[in-house]
Amino acid sequence: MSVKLYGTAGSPNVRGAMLGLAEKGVEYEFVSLMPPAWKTPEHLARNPFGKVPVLEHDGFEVFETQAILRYLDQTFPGPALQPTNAREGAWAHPGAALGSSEWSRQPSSASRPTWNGSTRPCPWHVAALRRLSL
Ligand SMILES: N[C@@H](CCC(=O)N[C@@H](CS)C(=O)NCC(=O)O)C(=O)O
Repeated sequence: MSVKLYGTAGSPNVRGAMLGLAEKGVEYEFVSLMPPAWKTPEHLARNPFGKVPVLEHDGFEVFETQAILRYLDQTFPGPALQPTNAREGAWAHPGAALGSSEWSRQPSSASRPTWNGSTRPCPWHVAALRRLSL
């Protein structure tokens, strides 16, 4: 079995895919792509948006972080990455999107979600985390 993750170190989306791979215990090769490599014909053939991450599994390529995580969940054994309960699942997606957008804005404080460039927690994020019981 061959698994490759095309990505850029420090990218929150790439980290999301890495977390999924780690949770599932999948061994993979990390292929580092730094700009301008995102927009080369070779990478645009993998992802027409010219972005990372892209996952390659035995020649099958998938892009978009949420699609990668869903693919990992459905393909590999190990802990479930997404809730099977519809209501919990419905809240997992906004939670993930929120975490990604807030953390990308403040990469230096990745462990502490922030809002509008300040160190105050985003009120929406806090409410979402409370609702998710996290
Ligand atoms: N919706 C995409 C977003 C991916 C994304 O924006 N990746 C950034 C790195 S964090 C990227 O490749 N940027 C290159 C560009 O926008 O040209 C996903 O969830 O995977």
